[in-house]
Amino acid sequence: MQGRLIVFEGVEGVGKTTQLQRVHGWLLAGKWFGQTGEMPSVVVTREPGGTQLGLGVRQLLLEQRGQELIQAKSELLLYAADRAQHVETVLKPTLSKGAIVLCDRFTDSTIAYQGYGRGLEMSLIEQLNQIATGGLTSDLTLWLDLDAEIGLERVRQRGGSDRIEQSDLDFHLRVQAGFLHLHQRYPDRIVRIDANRDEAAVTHSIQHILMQYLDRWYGSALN
Ligand code: Z5A
Repeated sequence: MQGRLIVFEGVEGVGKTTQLQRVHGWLLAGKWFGQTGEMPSVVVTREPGGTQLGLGVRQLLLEQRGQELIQAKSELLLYAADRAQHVETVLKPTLSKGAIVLCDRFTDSTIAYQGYGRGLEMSLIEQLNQIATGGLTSDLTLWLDLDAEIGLERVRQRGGSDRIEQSDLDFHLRVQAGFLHLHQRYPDRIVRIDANRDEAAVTHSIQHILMQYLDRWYGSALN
């Protein structure tokens, strides 16, 4: 059976990484799997940086390098290169073995950040997403919805912000608007989760949504 790709998206500091780890533990515990037979394996990955090549690209993208500014188109192409490598060497082979893949960010981040945030042409971004993914889309994207200001404040409190986190607030507000538009355009694939609550409450909502999708995919998710 073909696997399932579940993506976590949202603005900085929204709690993607925290929730992805919680979902990973919950899926591994296996209570949701009501069938007899072997439960699918669960694999965690991310963009950028889900491959060896991608780790290098991630460093290039997120570290501030002297005075030279990375141009928006160069940034877009670096994300596309990271994705092409990730899709071919991690996502496709893992999904073809039937695994559930939990991925921190994917194509919708490029539309939100490089499209809405940087203002690059959508047709160019969609073309590059298509080239990098060969048409692979998420089966479910959990959009953690949080005001950009609150997310940035969480990141500030955690300490150590990167090149993109240091962009001005207007940029992050445009990114947030981008995620909202994507959710409105693809309401079945991109599900909104209110992330302005404590971690446990957010996890509870995510599990509730996941149960519906797991039931649809595997037929007998139980509780
Ligand atoms: N990017 C792009 O531009 N284009 C693309 O195509 C792709 C990516 C794929 C790297 O992503 C950057 O690449 C990112 C978008 C861009 N922009 N930046 N910077 P990343 O995913 O590696 O980085 P990130 O989004 O900035 O992740 P993050 O800062 O680690 O945020 P997070 O994973 O969403 O949150 P977290 O680490 O789980 O939590 C952040 C803090 O909040 C932490 O101290 C938690 O303990 C705390 N937290 C978590 N949940 C809560 C709740 N519910 N309440 C209160 N506090 C909480």
